[in-house]
Amino acid sequence: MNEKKTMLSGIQPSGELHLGTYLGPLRHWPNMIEEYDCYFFMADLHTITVRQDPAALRRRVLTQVAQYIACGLDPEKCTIFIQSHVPAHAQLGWVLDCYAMFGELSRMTQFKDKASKHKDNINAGLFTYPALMAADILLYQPDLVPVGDDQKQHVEICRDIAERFNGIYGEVFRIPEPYIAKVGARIMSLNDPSSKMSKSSPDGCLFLMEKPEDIMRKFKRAVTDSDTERCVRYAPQEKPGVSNLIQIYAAATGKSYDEIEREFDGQGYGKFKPAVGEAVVETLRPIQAETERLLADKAYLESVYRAGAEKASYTAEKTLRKVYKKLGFVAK
Ligand code: ATP
Ligand code: LTN
Repeated sequence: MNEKKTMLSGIQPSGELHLGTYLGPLRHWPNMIEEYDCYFFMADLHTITVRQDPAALRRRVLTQVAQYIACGLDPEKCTIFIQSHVPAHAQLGWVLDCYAMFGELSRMTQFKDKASKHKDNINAGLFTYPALMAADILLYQPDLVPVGDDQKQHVEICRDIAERFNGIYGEVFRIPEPYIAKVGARIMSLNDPSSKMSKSSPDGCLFLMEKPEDIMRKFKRAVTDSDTERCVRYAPQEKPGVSNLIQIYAAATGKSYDEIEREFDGQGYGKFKPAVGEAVVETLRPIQAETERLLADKAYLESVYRAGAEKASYTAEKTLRKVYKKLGFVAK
């Protein structure tokens, strides 16, 4: 019998992966594969709530598969798959649409945010997205879902939907916990530390595949604070710009905030900003090289995501069959 706990997470290939996605959830994933039975997927079904260019989407999904592996996910030790390859996601997604309430979906911050940004395309999928995300999670009965801070609300609604369903039909779904790491949970934009680093605002965003010289330039230009103190001190309220850079440096080097403050004591921002840039360049260098190498080997990538889909389907279909049975659908 499998005694390991289960863990699952995914990222939408709706843009290039960036430092926020890496330092937030992704860098923690490889540490979990020994302890947990892990599923990691490309959430491609989710991307079409916003219009996508088909060729770009296809390229980004493959790049993301390569990046997952390059970041340290060993396909022999965890299940890496593409969401649209496992039909059970869309199937359970529909079922859970019928157990997610209009009121609770209306309260989702991400829906309100995206609806205000894409006024010409406020489609039903954008609204019901959390029900599909709940299906992604519940199909695998995970104990833990590691995400960035902004996805916490979606994991919470997933728990609510699961509890509602279990309340009617008995213990069908395991209730998952979100896992949000402390350092790196919310990396802020490099040119506007009041908003999170996000691919939708590319200027303050640092993409994983950027060249070292571009990374250095972005860090040298990073917005720091207009306080007179000009010292490297972690104080997110008073000094959001510098605190964001400290957080990035801490996540990239493993140093504590105290150590960093001591390291740059009395040195102002002039030395600190390039040091953060260097640390990020060094963190990303092996990931970039490995991603390029893997992207040149399409046959290998295909073998990974095919095997992953097969393993994922096995688990997912087991849960789906159980759900269908509980609902009263006639077995095939
Ligand atoms: P969008 O621009 O569409 O909002 P995004 O750039 O915020 O996208 P997502 O694809 O929504 O990125 O997020 C992927 C994962 O990375 C999620 O778990 C999310 O919580 C996490 N994440 C995204 N941005 C950050 C960030 N700035 N800091 C920490 N974690 C982040
Ligand atoms: N909403 C997430 C991606 C996502 C996800 C999931 C994360 C879709 N389904 C299930 C964890 C578990 C995002 O990155 N925006």
